[in-house]
Amino acid sequence: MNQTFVMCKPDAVERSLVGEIIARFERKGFTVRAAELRTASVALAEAHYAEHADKPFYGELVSFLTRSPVLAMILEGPADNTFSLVRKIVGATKVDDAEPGTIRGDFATITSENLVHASDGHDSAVREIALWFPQGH
Ligand code: 3AN
Repeated sequence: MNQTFVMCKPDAVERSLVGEIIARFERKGFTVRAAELRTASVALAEAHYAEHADKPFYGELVSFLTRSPVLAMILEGPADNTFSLVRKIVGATKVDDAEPGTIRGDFATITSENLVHASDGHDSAVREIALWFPQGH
């Protein structure tokens, strides 16, 4: 699939970094196919992060994601590698590992507030697009 799910998380919207973040994806060659600014419900945040339900930071993750609006997006590229190229632009999960030149490497200082979510594979892209855009796009 040549689409992936990307989200500017609450910290990105609060810090007015949404334009900067979208510009990086667009400059690379990806197109925004859908975008919605919304405050996630607890149920949606729990479903989104279901794979982390047993982690010690799960509660913090859900309250962080629901504290203010996020920008949920579908990005599209020319080939099946869209999700992996997008992940490279986003950078490593842990801020200590995120290289300069990536979004997290350039703008994030705390791992729990690392600005962007991006699907980590084909199956998660399909699942997350359906979860955040159930009405289609
Ligand atoms: P990614 O967002 O890079 O796919 P995941 O799915 O492993 O990373 O983690 C989801 C989110 O959980 C991360 N974006 C980050 O905000 C948070 N997170 C991951 N590991 C930790 C950690 N050790 N402590 C606090 N928050 C974490």
